[in-house]
Amino acid sequence: MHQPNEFCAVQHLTLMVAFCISTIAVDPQLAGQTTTAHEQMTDAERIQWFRHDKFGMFVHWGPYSYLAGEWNGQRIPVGTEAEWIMQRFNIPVAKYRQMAHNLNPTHFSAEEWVMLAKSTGMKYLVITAKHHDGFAMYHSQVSKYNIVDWTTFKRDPVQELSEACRRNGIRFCVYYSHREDWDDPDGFGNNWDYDRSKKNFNRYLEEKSKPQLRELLSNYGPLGLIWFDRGMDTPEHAREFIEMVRTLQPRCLINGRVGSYGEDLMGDYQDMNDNGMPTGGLQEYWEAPQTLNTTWGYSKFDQQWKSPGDVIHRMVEIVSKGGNYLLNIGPMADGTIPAPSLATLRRVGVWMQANGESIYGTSASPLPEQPWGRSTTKGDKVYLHVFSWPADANLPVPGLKNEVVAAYALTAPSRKLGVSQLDGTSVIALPARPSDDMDTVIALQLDGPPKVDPPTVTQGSDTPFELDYLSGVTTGKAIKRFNREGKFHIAKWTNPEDSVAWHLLVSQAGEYNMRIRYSARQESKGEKYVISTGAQSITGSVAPTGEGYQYNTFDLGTIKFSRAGPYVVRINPAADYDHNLMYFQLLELVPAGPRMVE
Ligand code: FHN
Repeated sequence: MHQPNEFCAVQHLTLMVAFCISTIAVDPQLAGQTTTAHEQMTDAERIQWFRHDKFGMFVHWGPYSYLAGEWNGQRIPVGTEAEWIMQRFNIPVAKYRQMAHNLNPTHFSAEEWVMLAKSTGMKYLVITAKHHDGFAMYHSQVSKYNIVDWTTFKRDPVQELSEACRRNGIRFCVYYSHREDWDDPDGFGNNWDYDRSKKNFNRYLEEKSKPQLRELLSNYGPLGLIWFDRGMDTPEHAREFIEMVRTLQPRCLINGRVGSYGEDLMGDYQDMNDNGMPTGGLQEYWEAPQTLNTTWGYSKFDQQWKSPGDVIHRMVEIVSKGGNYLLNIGPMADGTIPAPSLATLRRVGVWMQANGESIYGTSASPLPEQPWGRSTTKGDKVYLHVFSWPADANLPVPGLKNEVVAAYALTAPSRKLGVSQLDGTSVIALPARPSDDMDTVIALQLDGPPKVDPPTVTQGSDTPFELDYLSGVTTGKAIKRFNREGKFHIAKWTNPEDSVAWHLLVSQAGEYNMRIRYSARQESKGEKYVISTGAQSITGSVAPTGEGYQYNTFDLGTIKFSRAGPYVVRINPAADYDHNLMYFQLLELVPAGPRMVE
């Protein structure tokens, strides 16, 4: 007969098991279930894990790691990418291939790499299955130029990593260079061994790139995402890659670099330019791929390591702006992870262990950057990331309209902090010293989701108003995004309900000349948009600026602010269009003529 407490224990265990099973059941990717072509999947469902997880490990590893930034006494300069060594020194394919035989990563342990990612707080891992040098770091049947058939190592690191990820609850993802291939005579990029004019790029796509992608999608279980790089030559080709991923693994995400440079962005989310950081305000899913030193692939010369504080501050900045942080490690050829990377990641992991709540599942904060740091938000909570502890231990939080129900340091939730109001600013009474000198997180429990005033654009004397994507408030489908060169604009507006508005505080009454800067395609030629403030409006006509993203500035006439004070200026399409009207960057209002005396 069971004793009551034994019964409880068994019941508890049963519940726990049931809980785990049901948790796994809702996440087939982590549970290792492969998907089928028939699975219906909305974009919102597919991106859900990515929105939550925020932090991933990028791994650049291949034959270039063996060269470690040096070829025949020539060095890759620190500050540039060591994995580009074949291209930088125009190493002949035959010689590079010969060198690749030497790859023998006897110190490689998939379990250790994955455990490092996990203990750092990273939730997904992206490994270079094939980089631009064309060498497959997995057992490919398409080409013998792969780590199993080409080296004495004879093991498949992609297989081992996929299994270690699944054992440890990390989402497994692969990088695949789909366009660039310096080994294949018809691939993109090698014009030192191969005559560009004789290339048959379609042959490369059909006989290497697509078959290898098919292998990766078929043989390594469910993939969290495929990380394509450097774009594709045409949108049609990019769509073929997207189609294959959607058919073979409908749950797998596709990054934006699958598509052509200079064209509309494709895929499920967008990648910032390498090591790029947006000024903020983006309204689509994005990720910032960044390095720990200045190269992606290992270089023995590059010792410009970011400190743990740099990494934490970058992560918080990215997450506070709504993005994901994909942080790269470049292991050595033998599989060892450089000691400075290990030390930094371990320290970041300690911080994440204590403060992960302020990162996972959070969204872009409506509060702007503060002199003391940044913030993230989730539900009715705001997390204040205090990078610089105020000398008087009073933390001002201007602009927040909510009542603060409770304030506490995330590492000491039971010790509530005092909150007072001063001229519309909430002031948190902090402990005398921070608990973490890099970032102490203060949680604010609010009376509802955070509310802040829209940003007000103010005016210096005689200076123009610069109304950009950052200070504008969008409605409808109009969204703030960036193009492949990291330039920001507002796009996707197709009808009058899609608008952007700015709140201005005019100090100088009078007439203003208006200038607008945008990029537009041929299809939008002559289409109309309206700029309005109060009862005044001006209708503009779109002039195409050429293919790709070329931003031009156009004069628009004048508007008048008859007295100083607050105004709202708005732009919207004048009618319904079946495509994006323009890629808007800036509206300038320049004082025209002498100051008006009221
Ligand atoms: O050329 C590559 C580079 O080697 C590296 O892989 C980075 C990572 O984002 N992507 C490309 C450049 O954008």
